[in-house]
Amino acid sequence: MTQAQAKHLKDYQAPLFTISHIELDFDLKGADTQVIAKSKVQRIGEHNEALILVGEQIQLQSVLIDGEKTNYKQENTQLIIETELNEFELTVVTKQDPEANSSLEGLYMSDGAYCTQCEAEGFRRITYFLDRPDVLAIYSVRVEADKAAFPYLLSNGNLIEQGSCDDENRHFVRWQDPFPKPSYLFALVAGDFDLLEDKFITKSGREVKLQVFVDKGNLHKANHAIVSLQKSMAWDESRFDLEYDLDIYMIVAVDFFNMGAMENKGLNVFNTKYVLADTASATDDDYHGIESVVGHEYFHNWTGNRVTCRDWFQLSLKEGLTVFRDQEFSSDLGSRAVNRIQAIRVMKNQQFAEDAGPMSHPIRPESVIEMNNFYTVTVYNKGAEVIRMMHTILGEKNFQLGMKCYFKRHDGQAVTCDDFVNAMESASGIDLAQFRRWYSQAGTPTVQVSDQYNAATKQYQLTVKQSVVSQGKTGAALHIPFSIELLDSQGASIANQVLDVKQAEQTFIFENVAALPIPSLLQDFSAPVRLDYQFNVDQLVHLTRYASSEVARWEASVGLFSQAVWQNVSSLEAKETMHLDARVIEAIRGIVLDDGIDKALVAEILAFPTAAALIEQVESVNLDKLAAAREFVVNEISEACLDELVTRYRSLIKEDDAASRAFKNICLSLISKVSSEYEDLVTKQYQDASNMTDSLGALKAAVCGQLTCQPSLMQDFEQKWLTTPLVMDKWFSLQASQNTDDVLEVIKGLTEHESFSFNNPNRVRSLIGFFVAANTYQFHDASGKGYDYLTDVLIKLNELNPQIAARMITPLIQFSKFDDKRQQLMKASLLRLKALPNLSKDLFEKVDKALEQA
Ligand code: B3K
Ligand code: ZN
Repeated sequence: MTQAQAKHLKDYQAPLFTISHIELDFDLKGADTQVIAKSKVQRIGEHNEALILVGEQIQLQSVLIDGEKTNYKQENTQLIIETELNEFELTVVTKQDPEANSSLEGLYMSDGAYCTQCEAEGFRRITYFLDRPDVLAIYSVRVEADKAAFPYLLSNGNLIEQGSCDDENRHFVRWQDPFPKPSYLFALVAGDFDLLEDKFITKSGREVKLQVFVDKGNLHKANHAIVSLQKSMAWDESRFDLEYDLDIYMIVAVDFFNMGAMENKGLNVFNTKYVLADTASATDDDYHGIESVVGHEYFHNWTGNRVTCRDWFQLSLKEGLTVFRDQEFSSDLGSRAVNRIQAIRVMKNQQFAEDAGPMSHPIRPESVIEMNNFYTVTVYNKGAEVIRMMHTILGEKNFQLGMKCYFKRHDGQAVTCDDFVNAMESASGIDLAQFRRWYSQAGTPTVQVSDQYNAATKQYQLTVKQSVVSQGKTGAALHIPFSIELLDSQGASIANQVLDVKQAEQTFIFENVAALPIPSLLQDFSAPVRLDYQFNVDQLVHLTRYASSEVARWEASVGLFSQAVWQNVSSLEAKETMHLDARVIEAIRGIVLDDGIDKALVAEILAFPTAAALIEQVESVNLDKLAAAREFVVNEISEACLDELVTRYRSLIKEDDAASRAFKNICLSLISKVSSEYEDLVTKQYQDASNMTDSLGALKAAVCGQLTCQPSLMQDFEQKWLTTPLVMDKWFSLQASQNTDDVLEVIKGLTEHESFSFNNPNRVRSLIGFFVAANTYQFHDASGKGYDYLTDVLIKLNELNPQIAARMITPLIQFSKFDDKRQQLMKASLLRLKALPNLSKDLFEKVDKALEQA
């Protein structure tokens, strides 16, 4: 039954009881698994209220207070205990069957290993508890299991005891975590693994043992993860002056996992996708992803674990800040520009779409039905942009002082986003009162810019107007750090600064400007807003060449490409022939030939905006015309630059670095798209490839150009990697990416493939998730068959794994930009879901909101 009760931030109340210590005893025995939880409970303040614990999907066996049987009531998920005691020991015994838990929340089995996932509210599937982040307890955990099947028994903190049980086939361990923590950070893993060990010496000279546990046979793929961990630890010391606090740090890689990874104290659980890598099976992007996720989870140790969230509405307190920290980590270690471009893409393509759809919410949401639905690009990525803006306004030095103040005030506490901003404000002396609105206002603000040049006074002026509609209402003016550069006609920089935009309309005057300059606006995406300024082609070409910021050069190239597409959409609407301005071609040719630009940046530029990215730029779209226009522009550019692309490709083959590979592979895709003459380049690259980036690059080119070699290469790849699930995921995604009318039939057939399983989120995401999120034309086929199929899949996942279902529904609820016919079809699908008798809270919340908007 659906329990669609929304919770509201405004209703937050401090807990009536707290639990300072908990002893957990796990008897892991398959369907007969038992958990004994002994908690030290204290009443907070003077009141006579009952103690109310929550538990879900577990069978209550007994409840004792100070060792004596006690009366209790059970109402829905609540365990209600009336007592007059102010302090007591509560013992709760429960049973459960982890093997039957396909939701992958709470205690479940992943490929023969027990593991847990408790964030956000999964601990209540382990025992009845005060499962809220503002109850911090010291955990002591005993785990008992079969010796042979589960040689490793892991939990948070330090191992303090281990031994054999009376039954000689079983053994036990005892772990103690000295740091009080909320229940969402609890973890347990029991299984048989290969173990890679190393160490890290902290700057104060303490030795920390590092352990990475992987499935048997994968030891050789754990090295990059452990090196990434060492780099993360060193970076957090040098940039943030933060040192690790336990003597051991464990990472366990599991196959069945709902998201990327989880920062449980001292015992991170990771999706194998973000641990396992060797050059044969992982791409350069995979390597980068591992480094960044390992960093992210490690950085949570301070921003999330030592200082945690008071309530789940404050999720961005830890996630926005930790994403900002992991982005800085990647940028300090690699290319700042490329990392920034990737972050901007997530914002513009996904977050803007979320904010324009029914799930729009502020980075600090005010109302939530299912918390798992709020691990969003808004809370995470826009949250990180909000932290980044504070960093821009304060500067690195003040920002670091703010961090110091934050930890000094709140170490060991569960706090709010306001507490964080207060710390930044106190340490820097900068008023952030208006800035705080970013936390409460949803929606993407538009910043409209107009400019004027006065040759007589040599003044150039920029007028900046901001507006935002947030959930139907006009929002208040925000504090926007608006970064600009002015270039002269020779490309020299004549101004480069951050404007403090605070009013609805503001004019900035630049003196002594010799001639009309070319402005680079919202440089490096200095605020999460839509920029509205009518650039002409010459200005954009100028910016692609001369902007000081590499990110601005990329932005200008996106602008050139996008304008060309939309102009051709208009031509099609007017029944005119399509045309591409020669200046656009020349700008791209110039970039392809320019030896001086970072190759990774060129690769980003040549990865022209996807259909989904283009749709985000407009209010409504004729998808069929967009498809034709985009195809036309890509083909015109590729044909015109074919010789240059081939020449660059041939020279890049000799290089052996990630940036060259990225550039080379995008060249190969563009070449293959417009000419079958170079098919031998594709087959040769595939055959000669010494790493996954190149194999996959060749395969992608074959698929993208629908080359005759495609079926045989795809088959070869499948045979080669049949027993390597993470590589099969790449193959599934490639299959799902095909822009062919029968792709849906192909996908349906592949759900029967021996490597596919609806129980494994990675498989589901790589095949079906990829199709619905990235194969825009086919998913949105005018017949509605894509919608019908997704709906069928969601009905299945609704029972199997509601979290994954709710994640995959996204393209179905973001319907507002499509034509009436498609919108009607999408709504019919939503109504079909709404009518399900057992609709999960996860899906209910999204379906209901979407239909409200319909
Ligand atoms: N904190 C976890 C995400 C938990 C998601 C719960 N549905 C991973 C992370 O952000 O680091
Ligand atoms: Zn996180």
